[in-house]
Amino acid sequence: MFSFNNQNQYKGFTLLELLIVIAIIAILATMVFVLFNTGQALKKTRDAQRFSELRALHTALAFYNVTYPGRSLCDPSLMYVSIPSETDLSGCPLAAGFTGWGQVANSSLKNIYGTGWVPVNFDEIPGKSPIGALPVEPQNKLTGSCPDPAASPPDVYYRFACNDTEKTWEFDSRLESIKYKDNEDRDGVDGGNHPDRYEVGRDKKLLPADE
Ligand SMILES: [Ca+2]
Ligand SMILES: [Ca+2]
Repeated sequence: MFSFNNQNQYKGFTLLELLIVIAIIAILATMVFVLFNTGQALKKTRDAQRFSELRALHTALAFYNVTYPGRSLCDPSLMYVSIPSETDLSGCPLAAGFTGWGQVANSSLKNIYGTGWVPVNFDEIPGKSPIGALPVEPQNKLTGSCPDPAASPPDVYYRFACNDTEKTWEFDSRLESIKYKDNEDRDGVDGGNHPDRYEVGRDKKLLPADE
């Protein structure tokens, strides 16, 4: 009798344990699902911001170039980045064709008067500058002390380069969301030379494809 009761108690307890474990797994799975979807929703929002901001920069620069066809757009030997000069990249390796980094202080990054991270005075455009402030990458950060294409998490910042003779330019950015980066492959089908950066501009091969 004693052993029968014990056996029943043991079985009941095992069933209860099983139910609790199933309930805990269900709760954890729900939490992981919710967190994952929230994370992806944020990444999608930031990617949408990147599309919109890079297109706005491209349009503003095209407007400037139409208004002042002969004016310089940038120093073509520099790779301009939205990483502020407080993170000094001067010792970091540069892609072939570039001799320096274009960086400005954090306080000037968004400046549209030629002293922001894109060195064009959009305020000179008669009437009103097409952009009120230079957009800066929504996260704008490096994982290490130098840009590294293998960084984890990935380095996220905007880049800009121009060919001042041809009056062509390029802006690019990394994407984050599964929807845009993987499912729609927006960074792979943009007509540029970099499979993992979203590229916008008149010459999408100006910025190096290996960084
Ligand atoms: Ca691309
Ligand atoms: Ca490119």
